[in-house]
Order: sequence, then C-alpha cells, then structure tokens
Amino acid sequence: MSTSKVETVDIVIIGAGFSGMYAIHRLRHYNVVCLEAGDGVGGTWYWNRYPGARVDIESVEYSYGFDETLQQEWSWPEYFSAQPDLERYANHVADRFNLREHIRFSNPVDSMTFDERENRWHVYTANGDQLTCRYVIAATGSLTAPNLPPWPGREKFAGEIYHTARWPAEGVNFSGKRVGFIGTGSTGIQAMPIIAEEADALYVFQRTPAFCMPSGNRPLDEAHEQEWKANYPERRKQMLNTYGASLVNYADRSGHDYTPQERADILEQAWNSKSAFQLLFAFRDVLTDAEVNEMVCEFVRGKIRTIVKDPATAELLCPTTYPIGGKRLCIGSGYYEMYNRENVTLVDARTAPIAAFTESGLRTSSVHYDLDVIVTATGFDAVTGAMDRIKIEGCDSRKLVDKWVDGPTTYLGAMTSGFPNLFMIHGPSTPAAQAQMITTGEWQVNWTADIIDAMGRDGFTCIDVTPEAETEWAQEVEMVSMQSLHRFADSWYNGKNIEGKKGGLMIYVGGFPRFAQLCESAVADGYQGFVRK
Ligand code: N01
Repeated sequence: MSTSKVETVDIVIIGAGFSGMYAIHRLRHYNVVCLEAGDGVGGTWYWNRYPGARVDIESVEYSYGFDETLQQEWSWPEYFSAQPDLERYANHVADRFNLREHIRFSNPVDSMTFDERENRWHVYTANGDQLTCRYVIAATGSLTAPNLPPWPGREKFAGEIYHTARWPAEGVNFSGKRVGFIGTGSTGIQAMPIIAEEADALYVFQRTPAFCMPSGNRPLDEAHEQEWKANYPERRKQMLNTYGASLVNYADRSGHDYTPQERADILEQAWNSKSAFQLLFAFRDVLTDAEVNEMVCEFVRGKIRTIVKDPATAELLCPTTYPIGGKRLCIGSGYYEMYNRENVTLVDARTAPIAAFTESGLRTSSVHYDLDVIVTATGFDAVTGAMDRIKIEGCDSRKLVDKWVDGPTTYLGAMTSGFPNLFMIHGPSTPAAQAQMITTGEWQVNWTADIIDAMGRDGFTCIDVTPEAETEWAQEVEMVSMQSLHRFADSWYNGKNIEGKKGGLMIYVGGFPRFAQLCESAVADGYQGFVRK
C-alpha cells in the first residue's frame, strides 16, 4: 500500500522475524504496526532457504515459550529442524495469533527521524508509507544484511550467481553443473554436502577452515518430545539460567583435571553426543583457557585427519589460526566426509585469494576455474548491518551511522544515547547468537515491553540512555570479553569478516544470566543509566 498520508500509531516494529512477531503479540494492546522487508514472516528463516539450512539448537528449545498451548500442540519432525519446518512454524504462529493484521510485508523501512519537540519518531518506508509513532522497536536481526565482497567482474560472469541468504524460493538446479562455492562458515558447511550430491563438480574456495561438529540430527522421538512437553515451563526457566540459554551439559571441571585418556574419552562422548555445541562445554574452561581450548582443537583436527582420506586435503581443512568456539562452532552433517567425493575439490583461497569473476568462471591469484554457477556463502554485515542500511536520525539530526562509525555503542544492547524511544532486540553487545535467540528474544521483548508499559503509567513520553551508561556498558562488555577467547578469532562477532569495519567484539560473552540480571537491576534500581521525561 502506498500513501502519502501520515499515519499515527503507538509503536512501529521493524522486522517480522521471531522477535518482531513476538513483539507484535506482546504489545498488541497498543496500536502496533510491523514493517517487514520480505513478503513473509520468519526473518532469518524466511531469507535463508538454501539447501541444507537447518537450526543448530534442538527445536524443542529453539521455539517460543510464551504460550503453553502453542508449545503443547506443535510437533517438530526432527531434533534440528530444517528451514521449511521453521518457516512453517513461523507462519503457524502468525496465523494462530492473528499477527498478520499488524504486518506490512514487502515494505522495508527506508529512513526514520526523531522529532524532539513531540518525542515521536517519523518512519518512512521504501513503498512511501509515512508513520509517526512514540516508540520504534528494531527487531532487525543480527544476521540480516548479506555480505557481498566486492570482487571485480561480477557483472561479466555469464553463469548464475547466488548468495545463500537470498536464495530463490523455487530452488536451484545444480545437476550437470560445475559449481564454485565461496565460504566455509556455518552456512557453507550445511549447503555444500547437498549440492555436491547433485553437481557435476564442486570447487570449494576456502579462506579459513571451520571447526565442524556432527549434528546427529534425526527424527524427533516421541518420548523425548513428551518429556519436554511435560516439563516446558520449568525447562524454559532453566534455559534462561544457562550461559547460552540452552540445556547442553555444562561441565563443572577443568580440562586440566583429567589425564589425556580421560580427556579423549570425554571429548569422544561430546563428539558423539548428538547435542550440538557439547564440545565447547565438555570442560568448564574450553572458552576461557587457551591450553584447554587447544586440546579440543587438536581433538577435532584428529577427527578431520581420520575422516578425510587425502592427507593434503585433510591438512588444509584443519583450523590452526583461532580457538574453537572463538567464532561460532559449525554444526553439520557429512561435511568433512564430502571431501572424499571425487567431484569435490578444495581450493586454498588463503594462499591464492579470489581475484576476480570472469565471463566463464572465477580467477584466483594463480588459477582460473571454469564454472556454471557461483554460490557465495560469505556471511553478513552482522549486528549493525541492518540498522546501518536504514537512514536513522536522532536528536540534533545526528545520524546513527555517524555515531557508530568506530563501532556500535549501546547501553545494555537495548538503546543508544541520543536516539530516544528506539529499542533494539538482539542489538549490539547483547548475547545475540551466543545464546538461543528465540527464547532470549522473547525475554528482551518482555523487558522492553515492561519499560514501555511503565512509561505510560509513570506519565513519561521520552526515554533515552546516558553517554556515561554507554561507557560503563562498554567496560562491562570489554571486561567479560577479556575472560573469554572470542577476541582471538576474526569473525562476524567482531566485524573482522568485513573489510574496514571498525569496533571490537559486538556481542556480549558474559553469559545470558549475567546479561539479564544487569538489565533487570538497571530498571529495578530506578532506571539506572536511563533518562525518562
Ligand atoms: O557466515 P560466516 P555464515 N574470500 O561469516 C568466507 C549463523 N548460522 O553465513 O572465515 C573468501 O560464518 C569466510 O571466510 P573467513 C551462525 O551464527 C547459523 O556461514 O572470513 N572467503 C567464511 O568462510 C553463523 O555464525 C546456522 O576467512 C570469504 C564465510 O565466507 C552465522 O549465521 C546456519 C570472503 C562466511 O562465514 C554466519 O554464518 C548458518 C572472501 N573475500 C548460519 N569473504 C545454523 O543455525 C567471506 N568469506 C546452523
């Protein structure tokens, strides 16, 4: 719908992913409009429909907990659901809770400005909608803006080019094709084994090898499902009390406490646990002690050398430059095994980087590869990318991109000073993907909604955070990061996956319970760090 008339609403929510959808439900006692760029709900699970796309957290956990009937009536077919099932679930929730009446699809937000006299945001969409609202909730996602490295010659390539995060709904036919695949992160390791089965030839251009643990995905057995359903309210609470809001087994002993044989046995068990991420929590200090971390790295390298038959390929696949878990551990099915196929070739794009696309394929600094299809699984301009793409002007006409030019600054990951009445869910310096995002997203929406409800009750129309509170929060983020090994890996966590992007670690690695407690106590202590008027 295109209109030049300005509509007055209470709240604009940006994004109809899982957090945005729950925000509509939680705040529907206001006049709420949700603006969504895609033509369907589900956010990440709407856009990332590449072959093999699948969640890496058990679906009984990675689902909404806000409605007991919903969690009782829904059944997941597998332990780790595939994208079509997650999208089906998002659509079911949208229908069941009548969320669509609040959502405007194919209607991305183009710009927004804050009116300091009226304490209202003016929001403009690419379709020409103009809205004015008291509050904006940016549920824009951490992994929304695809990263497309600027290789020269893209336009010359005569074949097909795809980015995994913009996959065509009708799918891609790889049969009989020579496929070049760039990117060996979580996305690449899921997509490639499936593409390799169909394509004539698959060339994998690897810049940095990934640590990948087998997912152990399987049909969800009824006893497991019923056991969860019998205990859901309690389980949801337990999840929020764990580091990653997920019920893996968190060991309480150090890796140093064991003999080499005992360690090997524990790691073998974790590897076969069918519980994603168990390797990272097999000892309490995998993510904090470099020596223990290296023991786990070496265990995985041993697995790679055993699985991959060609020793040179195996060696190239062994990560040696960063700690395991320093960037997100990949969870896959048959990834390393794929390299034993005759039609798969691993190309070292570190020693010989990709130089350009050509009319007939792709050229590295040393070799030309003839290709029919190029797939880029090159990740995202993460955390800040979605917000940076909206022209956001706060107080004194200050632009958010200018404020964040050296990296994002926030208070509690929820607000940024000088941009009042703008709340972010999974914003910069929240745990984001360090914790299970549906459950923690619900938690953040509830916390935000409580603040908004209190604004009305207390007679305020404007809420901002102080620069001092932002500085203190940055110190907290830095302090917890110094206790973990995440800072030793270049990844989307610290923006180092994007050339020239500034800022340090953009996620909070102090664990979800500490994060939640700091958010709760800030509000309970008389809105510490906030200014309400
Ligand atoms: O992106 P990534 P992703 N030349 O940034 C390579 C979530 N997720 O889409 O490491 C050559 O991890 C880059 O190489 P390097 C999850 O949180 C979850 O895979 O920078 N290569 C890397 O190999 C995950 O962390 C699920 O050297 C280039 C790859 O592209 C996040 O999404 C599934 C390059 C990008 O890896 C992002 O994962 C999928 C260049 N110029 C994703 N530029 C599940 O739930 C980039 N690369 C299972």
